[in-house]
Order: sequence, then C-alpha cells, then structure tokens
Amino acid sequence: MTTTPDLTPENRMTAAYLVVALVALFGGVSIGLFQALEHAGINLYPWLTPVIKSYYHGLSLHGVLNVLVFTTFFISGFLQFITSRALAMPLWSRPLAWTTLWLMTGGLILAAIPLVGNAATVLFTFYPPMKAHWAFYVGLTVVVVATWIVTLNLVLTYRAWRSRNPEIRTPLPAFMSLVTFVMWTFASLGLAVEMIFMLIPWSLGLVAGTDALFARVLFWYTGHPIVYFWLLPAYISWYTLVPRQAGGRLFSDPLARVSFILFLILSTPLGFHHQFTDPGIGEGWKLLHAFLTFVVFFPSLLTFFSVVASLENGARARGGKGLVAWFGKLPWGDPSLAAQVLSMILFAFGGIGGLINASFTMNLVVHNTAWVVGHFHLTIGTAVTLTFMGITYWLVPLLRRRKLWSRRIALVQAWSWFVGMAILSNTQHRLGLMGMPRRTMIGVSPYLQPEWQSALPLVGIGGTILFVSAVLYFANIFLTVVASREQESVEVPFAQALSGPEHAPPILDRWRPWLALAMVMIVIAYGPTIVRLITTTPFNAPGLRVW
Ligand code: HAS
Ligand code: CU
Repeated sequence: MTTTPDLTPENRMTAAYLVVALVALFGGVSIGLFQALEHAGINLYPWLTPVIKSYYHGLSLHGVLNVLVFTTFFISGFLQFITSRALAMPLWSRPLAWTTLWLMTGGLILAAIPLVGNAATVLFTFYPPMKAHWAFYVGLTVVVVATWIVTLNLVLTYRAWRSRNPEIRTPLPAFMSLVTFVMWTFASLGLAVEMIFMLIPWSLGLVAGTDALFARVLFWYTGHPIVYFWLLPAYISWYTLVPRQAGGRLFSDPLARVSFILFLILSTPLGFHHQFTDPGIGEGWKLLHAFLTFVVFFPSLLTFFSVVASLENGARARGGKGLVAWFGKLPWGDPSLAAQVLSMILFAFGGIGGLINASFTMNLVVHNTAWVVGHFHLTIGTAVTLTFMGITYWLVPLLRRRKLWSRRIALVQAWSWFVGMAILSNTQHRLGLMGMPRRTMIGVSPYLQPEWQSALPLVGIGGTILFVSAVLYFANIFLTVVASREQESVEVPFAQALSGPEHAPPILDRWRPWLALAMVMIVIAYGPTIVRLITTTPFNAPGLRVW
C-alpha cells in the first residue's frame, strides 16, 4: 500500500487556472446583458462607448471571453487536477505545468490588448477577410500551443503511472481526461495551420491576400471538435462524480469508456456541417459530414442513458420509487448536483436542436439565424457552463479549504440560470424560425419585423435573469474565497461503478488502434478537399476593417 502523495501544488495550480477562467466568464456574461437588452429595445451602447465601442465590439468580447478563454483555462486546470487525483500522483513535471499556465496567460494578454482596444472586432470565429491586429492571432495561437503542452504533461504523467501499474485499467477519470486533451490536440491543428500559414503572415503584411473559404475550412476543422473539448469535461463530471453526488454509482465503467473512445474517433471529421451553405466544397463531402454528425450523436445518447441510469440508482438508494417519481428524490438541496442535473435537462433540448442543424436540408432554414444562437446557449451556455459552475461549488471549497459561503444562494443561482436560459434560448429558437438573423444589432436594423418585435422582450428578460444569476454566482464564489468558514480537507467525490473497470476488455484501455482510426477518419473526410484547396486557392483577398 503506497501513501497518497501531497498534491497541494496541483491544487494551487488549479486555483490559478480557475481565477483566470472566472474573471473571463465574469467579463463575458456581463456583456451578454447589454446584447439581450439591445434586442429588447434598450440600447445601452451609447453609454458604454468609453469601453465598448459598438455592439460588435461587445459581441466579439462576449464570444472570445466565454467560449475561448473561460473554457480553455477552466478545462486545463480542472482536467490536470482530475488526472493527478485519479492517478493519485503528481503531474509529470510541475515546473512545466506552471510554465504552461504562464505561457497561456501571456498569450491571452497578447490577444486581449487588440481585442479590448477594438482592433480585433472580428467575433469569435475571426473569419477573414475581416482583418484583426496580428497580436490577436498570435496571442490565440500561443494559447493553443500551451494546451498542447498540457497534453504532453498529461501523457507523460500517464506513462509514469502506467510503468508502475502495468496490469490494471487506467482509472476512468484519468482516461477520460487524456482522451479529451488528445482529441483536442488533433483537432486544434486546423486552427494552428490557419493562424500560422494564413492569418498571422497576412496580418503582419508578409503576404498580400488571404482566402475566406480555405480559412473557414481550417477554422471549422477545429471549430466543431472544440465543442467536444468543452463538453467532455462536463461529461467527465456527469460520469465520474455526479453519480456519487446523487448517492449512487455509475451504471457502467466500460460503457463510459466506449463513449469517450467514440468521441476520440468521431469528433473531428465533420466540421462541414457548419459550412453546408459555403460554395466551393463538394456536396458529397458535405453529405458525408452530415452522416458522421449523426454518428457522433450516438456517444451522447450513450451518455444520456448512463447518466439517467446512474441518477436513478442514486435516487432509488435514497428511497425513490416509481417510473419517473424517483427523479424528485435526488439530493436537490445540493447545489452542485442541482446545477448539473438542471444543465442536463436543457442539454437534452440542445441536442435535439443539434440534429436539426445537422440535417443537410433543414439547416438551410436555421443557418445564420437566431436559432443557432439558441442552440449554443443550451449547449455551451448551459450544459457546459452551468455544469462548470456546479463543479466549482465543491471544487473551490476543496481548494480553499473553506465551506461554500451560501448553499441557498447557490441553489437560487442554479435555478435562475435554468429559468433564464430556458426563456432566452426558447425565444432565440423561435426568432430564428421567423427568420431573424444572428450576429446583428437587431434593434437598429431597418428590416426589424413586427412579429420579431413581439418576442424580443423575452430575450431581454431571459438575459436579465441570467445576469442576476451570474452576479449571485460570482458573489458566492468570491465570499467563499475571502470570508467563509474554514473546513477540513475534503476528498474528491469520485464515484464507484456498478460494473467496474475490471469488466472493461483490454482494447478499451489501448491507444494506438483508436488514434490510428481517428487519423484515418480525418484523412478520408478532409483530405481530398484540403488537397484541392491547397492546389487551387489563389490567396488574393485583401483585408477589411468593417467596424
Ligand atoms: Fe452544435 C452550431 C450540430 C452539440 C456548440 N453548435 C453550433 C455552434 C456552437 C455549437 C457554438 O450540424 C455555433 C457555431 C457558430 O458560431 O457558427 N451540435 C450539433 C449536434 C450536436 C451538437 C448534432 N453544439 C453541441 C455542443 C456544443 C455545441 C455539445 C457546445 C458545447 N451545431 C450543430 C450544427 C451546427 C451547430 C450542425 C451548425 C449550425 C449552423 O447552421 O451554423 C450533438 O453532439 C448533440 C448531442 C446531444 C445530445 C443530448 C444528450 C443529453 C444528455 C443529458 C442527459 C439528460 C438528463 C436529464 C440525464 C444527444 C447527455 C434528464 C432529462 C430529461 C429531459 C428529464
Ligand atoms: Cu459543429
């Protein structure tokens, strides 16, 4: 029996990642309020001009802070924490881990300067020919490179663990964390290539022109799997922590591994479902990506099944009865659990909407409308964000060794996020079906339709409830850190499984076959189009500053 090593340095590093993540989220969600109010006819931008120069400047900040900065820092901190805890060992190199954090933060600062200064008002997808200041592209590239070093450290940590434990299965939380970062490392190559070979030289004036289509192909090569880079850490919590928080066990450890291996193979080769309307990509390839999108739906269905079975196991252990009535017996008084179960409920609707998006022909109805905005506020804005908030309700007290400042406020926060998002996203979906475009300062548009106008106040109401929820969240976390009662160290609530890792066949703990399959899928799905684009693209589009 070996003694558990002291993981205090890992705790400290995780806390540092969380600080950056939560500051970014605070900035990001605050701006969301102004956007929602603008849609409802209350235009605050004239008052904001000293800081936020326009609706689109604010929208760029909102997108980048929420989906690029908050997520990347949170995930890097959380999954390094989870891996070292699950393997019960320190990271392979602590100095490297800290250097990575500083590199990532340096990249963030570099990108933030033009972004805040209104020199990178290009939204979070930074499509050329809109041209941002070079520091924005270089900074984001540095952040991506830093995530690769996180992968390196995790892989080397795993190998060190493996050499000491040659026979047993990798503990599930560590296995899933590795899958997430390895998948992301493959997936982020598209973005890196776009930056290094196209946008950076172009923004520095080293090459004269660029190309919108090629840039978009490379962007969405990363831009689709990035949604699983955000989602899988939430799934890690749903699989390996939530069952215990619900008072039960995970339904099946091997099934959970199957689901993550499917994500490893299938996350990347389907980015064309963001480009169904783009000219210059063969219809056949688009169709293949549409089919593969339906296939990657499957591991989420496995997750749905597993999570419900595990929750039911917990609720029945607590005396829950009936076909559905057990749901009420979950420990709803625990804000960490409540936040995550509420996020799952909304995610079920986000997933259904995703299928509509993915349907080649139906996409034409919803593409570039507010519907898509509704979709991603249920997925990244709730499944991921509300789950991450729920995680911090145990993680911040654990790291800080203080009790959560107020459980009651945390509960109000989780429910108000749920209600606010239900109102906001439902309205956005409906507005999308009425043809209202996304990414538009709709209140001043000359084509504002009367039927949109009757629904738009609900966007303002939903957004305001969400803002109040966010304020409750940040106040509670802040007070936990500075003013709450001290507590003894608590353990990470890892769940046991009804069917444990010993039932997983060895193939589910191997890497090479799955990595090889993932690469083959990418080559099939993207190879021909990328080869054609490399050989035919003229790179002659000049940059534009449209803001
Ligand atoms: Fe998506 C656009 C298709 C999932 C994020 N997506 C976006 C954009 C974002 C985004 C940000 O095919 C906009 C990008 C932009 O700016 O242009 N998406 C899908 C599909 C899925 C999907 C098929 N998306 C996500 C996730 C995201 C995310 C996850 C972030 C984290 N999406 C699309 C398509 C587009 C798109 C097209 C392009 C649209 C266009 O035209 O531009 C699927 O992976 C979803 C699978 C999910 C499920 C749900 C499983 C439910 C679970 C919860 C269990 C619930 C419990 C509670 C236990 C199958 C696991 C009990 C439940 C009760 C109901 C009682
Ligand atoms: Cu996608």
